[in-house]
Amino acid sequence: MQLYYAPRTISVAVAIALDEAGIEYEAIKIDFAAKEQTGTAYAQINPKGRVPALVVEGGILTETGALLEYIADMAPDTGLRPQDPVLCARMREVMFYLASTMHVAHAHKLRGARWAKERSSWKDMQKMVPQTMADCCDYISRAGLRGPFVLGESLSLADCYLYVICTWLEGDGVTLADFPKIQSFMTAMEQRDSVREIYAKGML
Ligand SMILES: N[C@@H](CCC(=O)N[C@@H](CS)C(=O)NCC(=O)O)C(=O)O
Repeated sequence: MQLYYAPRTISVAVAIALDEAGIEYEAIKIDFAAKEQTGTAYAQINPKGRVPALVVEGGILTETGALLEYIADMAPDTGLRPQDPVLCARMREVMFYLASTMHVAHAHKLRGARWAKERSSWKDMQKMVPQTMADCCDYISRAGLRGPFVLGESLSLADCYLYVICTWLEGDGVTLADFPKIQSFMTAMEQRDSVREIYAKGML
């Protein structure tokens, strides 16, 4: 497998899950500073111009949530996706929230041009980011984290996803000390070999 990623982006959630699943992969770095993600070469990999993209035997897969589910299918014994339908839906509830709400709220800081033409509109969007991200943290603290991890005591796909988004919080103007459950979650993740490995590789 080949994972197209950029450091400190959501693509690193896939790297964490691959590591947790014990799946070997080649990491291919996309240089955002050089705008490689929107260049013609990368358009052959992901015409959406985003990371992650995962090259597998059957083709090229995109969308973080889809890649995480694929990894769980490839490593069914790791328990990254629970068997119980309700627990599985709870995990996906958090993952869909991260994809559709929290990641999008974060993107308002640097990617305002996706939604508005005027610089003043981008500035206005940026001003909202500390508040919208704190609101997301409030939800995650109250309903997303059922224990040290999203589903309680055991790690699931959603934790790989959530962890990377949590690494953005301080940069987004959120005071982490206001969210002790999130701080504990981050500490628990940082004790895992997968996350240590990702830092050692300079991906986070
Ligand atoms: N819905 C996609 C979003 C991926 C995405 O937006 N990735 C960002 C990095 S966090 C990206 O590639 N941005 C490049 C750009 O906006 O030019 C997913 O969840 O995989």
